Amino acid sequence: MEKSDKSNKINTMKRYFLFGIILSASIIFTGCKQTKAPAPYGPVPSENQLRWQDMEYYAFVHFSLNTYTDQPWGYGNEDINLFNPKALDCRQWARICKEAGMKGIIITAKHHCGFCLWPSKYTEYSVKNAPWKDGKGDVVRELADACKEYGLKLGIYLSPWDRNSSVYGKPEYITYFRNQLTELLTNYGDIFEVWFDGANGGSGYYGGTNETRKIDRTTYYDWKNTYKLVRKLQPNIVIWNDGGDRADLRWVGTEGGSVGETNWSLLDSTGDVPYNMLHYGLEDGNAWVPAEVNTSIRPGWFYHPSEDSKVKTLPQLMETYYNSIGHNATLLLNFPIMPNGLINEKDEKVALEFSKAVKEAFAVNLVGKKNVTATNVRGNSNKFGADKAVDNDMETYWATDDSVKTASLTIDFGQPTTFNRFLAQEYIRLGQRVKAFTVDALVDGNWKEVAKATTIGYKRILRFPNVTATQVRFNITDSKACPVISNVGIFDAPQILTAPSIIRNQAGEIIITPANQESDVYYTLDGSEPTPQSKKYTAPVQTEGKLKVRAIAYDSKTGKSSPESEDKFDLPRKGWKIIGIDNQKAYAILDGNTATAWHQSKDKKMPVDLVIDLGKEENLTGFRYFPDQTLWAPGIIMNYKFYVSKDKKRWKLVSQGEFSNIKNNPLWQTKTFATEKACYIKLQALKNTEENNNVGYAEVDVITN
Ligand code: FUL
Repeated sequence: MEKSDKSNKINTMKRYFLFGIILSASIIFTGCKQTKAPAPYGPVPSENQLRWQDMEYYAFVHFSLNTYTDQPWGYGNEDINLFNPKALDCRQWARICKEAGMKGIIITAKHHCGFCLWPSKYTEYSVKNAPWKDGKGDVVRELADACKEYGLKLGIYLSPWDRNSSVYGKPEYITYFRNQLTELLTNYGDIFEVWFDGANGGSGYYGGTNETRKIDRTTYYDWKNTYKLVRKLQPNIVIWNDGGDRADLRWVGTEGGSVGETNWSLLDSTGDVPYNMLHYGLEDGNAWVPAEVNTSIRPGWFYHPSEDSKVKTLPQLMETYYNSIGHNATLLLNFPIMPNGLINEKDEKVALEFSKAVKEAFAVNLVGKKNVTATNVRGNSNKFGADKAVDNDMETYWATDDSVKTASLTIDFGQPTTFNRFLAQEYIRLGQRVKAFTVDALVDGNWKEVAKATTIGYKRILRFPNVTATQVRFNITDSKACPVISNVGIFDAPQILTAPSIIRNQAGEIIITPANQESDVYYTLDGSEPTPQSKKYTAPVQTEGKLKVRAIAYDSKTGKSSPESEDKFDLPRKGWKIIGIDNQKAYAILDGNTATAWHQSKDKKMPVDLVIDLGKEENLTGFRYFPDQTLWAPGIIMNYKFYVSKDKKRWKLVSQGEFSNIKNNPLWQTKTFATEKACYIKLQALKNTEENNNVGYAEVDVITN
């Protein structure tokens, strides 16, 4: 008995054991079947693009002979002896970029003027013939070393357009260009990105010929073979190009610091790329070409002393952050280097404030370890559960079944929680999928939509006014394929007040508008610093003569102030008349409001004149032109002549030339000349950026002494 009892026991154990093996095998088997990851959908990023996207934020530095001539574009004949930065310190650039949270620096090794910041073997127009370090210097080398020391990546901007080269426009130039590229991609270690600027052809010095050379930008550079060379020399690089053959990264159609609210990381691999396609990407594009937002910390790309008071403010940079990194793009922020070879301290200060503010805004993800549930989980598998979107691991994700393209993820805070930002990230290795989503908050027991948007991509951040809720619901309302979400975040970003805007209308009234409803505006007209003790703005203020207005926004509830707005106004324009144009709408040119524009009649052919009667004789020393600010506005004047007259009969030409880079960066254009007494001015448009007859203006003004 004892023996058979024992053997029975052994048999039963064996049976359990066998049963266990079969059970676990079947669990593993069915589990495997259910946990199959979604297949990639559409184009997907390369490893190089993924590494680049992860960098998120990096710097541009613009430095060349333009730095010494106060120009946005050089003509190619600028004196090489001007290049002598007395305090050049690339370690200062690298330190600032590092402290500002940037991951790399792209340098203008050669801008359109053709001057090379490295001692290229292939031209005399380089640092090797400049007085700086007796011609022994190499800015690219110094930056490469500084980047290494500070753990930053190095990128190269090499302008395809070269206004100095005698062979530009001829086939030999392509060999010259590739030789220079080879030097830069061979001698300075790893290069993470190469930047081929789109400005191409036009007038230039060209070895002394001083002519206009046109090229066909789609064929001239033979990009296919240039790209092959780049990839051979730097296998881990990403290529930026806004024209020609499709590169790895795309421009966003503006230098203003934003990409579309809808932003697909897709384009077609061939064909034309109009500005709007660059701005929004192409939903059904057949190639992965993600967006990089490039913008400058000042209005211009190169250093201009007059822009020392125009450095972007913290709220402006935050706006750029949300419209770039928060819109599924990276941010390439430019520092114009000063003639002494350093970054200006104002630029440094605001760049550091900016990184601090971003850190503060996203310091605490309120989702934490909260209870997260989803309406659908792929195969009901833990591997793809809702919690995978909040586990801080970018390699895990919440995914739904293949058939499910709309789904919700709900976060239960368990108690009323206040927030104003929502962040979502797709697992882009499997493609960009989400087409639309909304965010709801459970406020006092009722669901309320607080934000909605279209695409997500690598990272999407939504802003909305503070809301206090116990639960949040993230609803994917449209998707190309089952959603695959690697990260979700909810944040309570501190309030940052935006500086108010100031205009002086034609009647001479100062109008100050706050950007935040919760704030009041305080201002001064005597040049003193505005504080909450200054005059409170309540209605337009009538003014006369030249004037400096300074203003702040202030929220008495939080005690926070905005950065200051400052604007200088020259002559009041009360008595000014636009001559020969019988249309009151033309007075948008003089209304002080930079958001309103007027365009000349379509029948006019270049040259097109704008004549203004100043009402009385004035001492003029310059004029200013501000183009239509609508995105991709037509009618932007590029080449001009400016005349003055005392009697409207005899005109004197006092200024002529180009408004460089005005198409991509449509800023105030200021031109000065020796003092002239005049009652009338004439701005003559000779050519616009599209080479047609459209001529538009947001504002025209004069400078007097
Ligand atoms: C533009 C250029 O023409 C500007 O000068 C600047 O370099 C900017 C980054 O790209 O297209």
